[in-house]
Amino acid sequence: MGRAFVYVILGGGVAAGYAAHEFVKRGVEHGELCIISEEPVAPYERPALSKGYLLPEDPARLPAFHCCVGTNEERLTPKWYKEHGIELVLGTRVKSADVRRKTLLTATGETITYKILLVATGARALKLEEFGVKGSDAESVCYLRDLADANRLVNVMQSSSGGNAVVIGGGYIGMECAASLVINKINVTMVFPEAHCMARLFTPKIASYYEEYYQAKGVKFVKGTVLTSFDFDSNQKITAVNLRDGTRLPADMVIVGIGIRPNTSLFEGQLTLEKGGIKVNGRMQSSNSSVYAVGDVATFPVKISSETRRLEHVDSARKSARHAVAAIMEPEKTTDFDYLPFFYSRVFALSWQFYGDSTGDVIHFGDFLGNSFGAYWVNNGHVVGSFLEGGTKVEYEAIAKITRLKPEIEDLTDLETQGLGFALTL
Ligand code: FAD
Ligand code: NAD
Ligand code: ISD
Repeated sequence: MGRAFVYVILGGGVAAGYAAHEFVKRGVEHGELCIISEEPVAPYERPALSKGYLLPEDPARLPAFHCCVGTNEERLTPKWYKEHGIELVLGTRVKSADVRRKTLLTATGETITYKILLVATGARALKLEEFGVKGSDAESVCYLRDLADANRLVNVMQSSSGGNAVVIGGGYIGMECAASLVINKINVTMVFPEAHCMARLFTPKIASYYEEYYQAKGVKFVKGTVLTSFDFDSNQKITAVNLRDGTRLPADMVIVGIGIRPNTSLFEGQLTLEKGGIKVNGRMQSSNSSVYAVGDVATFPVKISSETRRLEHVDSARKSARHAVAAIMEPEKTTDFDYLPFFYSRVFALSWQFYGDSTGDVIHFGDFLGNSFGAYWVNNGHVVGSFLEGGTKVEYEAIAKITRLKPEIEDLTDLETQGLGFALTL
């Protein structure tokens, strides 16, 4: 059995939702587009899962955060897809792909053919087992990638109220989940191998601000070490985690956020891969001209970095998806994707934004004892990256603009003195 479509989006996450919206804006015909997703629900704003979804009071729940509410656009409910003649094949995993024959085989045994394929398979959370630690399947060990994980996490949090949680990993998931745990009145210890949190982006000075803020909320940090094993009671319930440095931390629950791997396996040996993702050009087109890739799974040329990069953030997923659809539907009018990397987070009363590339010399500015400060990254004499905590809309727009303009910097001390004023007056 089988079905045929002009366009197929493989994956039903953020990029899929924004791509579908763009297909409709550009006049896709009824019956031409299909989305196949392993998840049982229509595309939604994944960032909500580590923020609003985990709140103890009035938590965010679907259908409130289907795409594209994250950019204040219309909310694409299952009804919207139906009204626009888009086939949603949900709860269905694609188990193999043949890009030469332009076919996908689903786990339910259906063959779906396409003229153009948009790969939006995102990524999977890395498991502790991949670092030689057993016990990921224990009842109170939580990962966070999809809605099923989030529901499980909510249940485990509710049964651990007043107890102890150990958060493994000091990246985005670790920081955002630790804040949610505190709000849920659970005692938190964070464990990670680096010298400070958010080591992929934060400087030691920026990290120490957030760590002190978290400590004031009761969070404990154990740095420079990793988890080696769990202790279990006679009911196979976790009682503690053991660390390489010999520390034993009592634990009622554990959240693991130790990074991701892009879901590329269907295309290994068929498409060119680079930096862990599917290599695409400025039109998001892979080494096979009928296959495009977007979101977490795509490695694309980033002008400000003068290299190809794979970004794991929602703004990139949304914009790369829209760009690919523009390139597919109106190729002659579409130029190369010119994307300025944008990352952000919101925890407690804090909120930061980062634009560009975090390479070169770092110039910090602002009040690190107060609630608004930032940094510029200057590489080869030009501003290439900007970070701001506690900014206003106008201030965030200013640092985005300055990073895109890449102004020349003659005197780093002068830049430090001007601080945020440099971006605001340029
Ligand atoms: P995804 O949204 O992961 O979607 C991939 C989809 O493909 C899923 O539906 C998956 O089930 C499906 N799929 C995969 N393989 C198959 C297959 N073989 N068959 C069928 N379906 C398949 N970024 C930010 O910038 N800010 C944030 O605040 C933020 N918060 C986040 C919070 C959480 C909890 C998580 C997990 C991520 C967060 N991110 C955030 C990152 C952001 O959500 C991702 O970058 C974004 O979701 C990537 O979109 P995507 O469509 O490429 O992948
Ligand atoms: P991450 O890459 O942000 O952080 C991974 C962390 O794992 C590292 O900081 C490190 O501390 C830790 N680590 C690595 N190896 C370890 C080991 N052996 N033992 C213990 N810790 C180890 O990844 P994440 O936090 O898992 O986030 C997953 C994905 O979700 C990422 O793509 C991220 O961008 C995305 N996300 C983004 C946001 C946001 O942008 N605001 C929020 C949540 C999730
Ligand atoms: O970008 C985002 C974000 O941080 C969220 O929480 O999109 C979601 C939605 O705003 C949730 O409704």
